[in-house]
Amino acid sequence: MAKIDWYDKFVDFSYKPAKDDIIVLFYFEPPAGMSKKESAGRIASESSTGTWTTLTKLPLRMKGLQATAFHMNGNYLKVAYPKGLWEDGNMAQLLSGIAGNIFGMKGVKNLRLIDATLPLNYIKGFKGPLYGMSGIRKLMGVKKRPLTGAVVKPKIGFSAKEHAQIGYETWMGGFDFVKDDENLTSQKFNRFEERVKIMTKLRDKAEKLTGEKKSAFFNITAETEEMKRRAKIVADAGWDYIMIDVVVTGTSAVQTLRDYCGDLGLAIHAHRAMHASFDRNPKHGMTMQFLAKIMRVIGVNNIHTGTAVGKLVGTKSEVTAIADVLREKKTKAKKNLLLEQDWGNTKTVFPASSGGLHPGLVPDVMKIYGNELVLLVSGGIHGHPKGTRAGAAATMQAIAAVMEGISLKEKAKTGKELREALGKWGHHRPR
Ligand code: CAP
Ligand code: MG
Repeated sequence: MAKIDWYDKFVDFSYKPAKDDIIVLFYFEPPAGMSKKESAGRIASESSTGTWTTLTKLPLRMKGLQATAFHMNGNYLKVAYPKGLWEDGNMAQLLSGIAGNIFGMKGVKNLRLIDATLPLNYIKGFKGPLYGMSGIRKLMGVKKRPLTGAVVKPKIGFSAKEHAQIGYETWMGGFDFVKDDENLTSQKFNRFEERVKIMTKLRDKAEKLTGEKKSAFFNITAETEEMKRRAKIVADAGWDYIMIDVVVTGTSAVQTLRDYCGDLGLAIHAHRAMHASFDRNPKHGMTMQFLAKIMRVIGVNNIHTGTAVGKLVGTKSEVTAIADVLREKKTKAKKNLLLEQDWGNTKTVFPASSGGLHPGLVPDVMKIYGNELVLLVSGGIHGHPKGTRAGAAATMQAIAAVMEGISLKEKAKTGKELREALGKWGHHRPR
């Protein structure tokens, strides 16, 4: 009988990857009755040039575009993809290969894309961030401490005026940013234009009274042309940031907006709503560190990365791995978590830690991240017994305590707002 399939042609444990190969690290489990090697061949094949059966005609040069499963350690597999497979500057195309059909193959029981090393000559097809962390610090006039922000809470329902008033209180309590929530865009009760208009007035007032720079993450998430229109409104009103829900809008929309916002001088805050649909199951899907990587390559300026201690899932080692991807010039390999990545001239990105935080958890978060982060405390300021402004002040006191190297308890002796916050929440870890 003729040979039906050719998956074995995609496995070669003696293969030495070329310098400009894209290397992908997968966790995989073969289905019952299939060897790991056969399953590995299917992963490399389906994500590059292969199909389920042998073909009658196959030009020889195709060999140069084949992926090769070249390293296997237990259930961890490395696959090398030749540079020629990929279109320059097209992130969606990369994902359609290395994160495409393979997740649904019967030839794997579970499959997880952990990380990929992207060669510099691939990365250079993208713009990368407009500003690095130091550029954002300069923009905001904040030297050492974490940048601070709060989402107006509850998530949605406020009118533009009510929203802006809470934003004003947030700024007056000492915070740098006021953030829209991921599902607030331009609903009937709070139109985008109106929100920007009233926020602009109150920002000017807050800046005048505090002498500090104040900014906001306006959520422009919508159809791509509409996002561009909204970004322009924000820039015309003299702001320097917009926010996009980057998973739901998709890589191509984010790339378009990175170009457009770059011309307007706008930085991008990336919210990751929906990421947990593919990164939560540790055996299947794609990791957050890889999402963070592609977003740095495309060029956002902040992206949500988790807290490890707040209300949402994510362990300390995951959180630090994601931060390494965003903040390092050369990301070092971490066993089964990260591959080495040289970032060349690509600028850095701020991790944004968010979800169930309050002043009592600030030391824990800063222990994990250090000072280089955007700290988002939302319910944890608006729920302060004395209100939003006091909540923001309490958080700033908690940050100051960590930077002075004293305990929150010590700081609370003079920091009334912090004392009140600790009285309500202590060091509670929400779920
Ligand atoms: C946080 C938040 C953020 C999540 C996103 C929320 O509010 O606004 O969207 O933190 O998760 O809607 O839950 P709180 P992540 O500060 O009041 O909890 O950062 O993990 O992507
Ligand atoms: Mg939110």
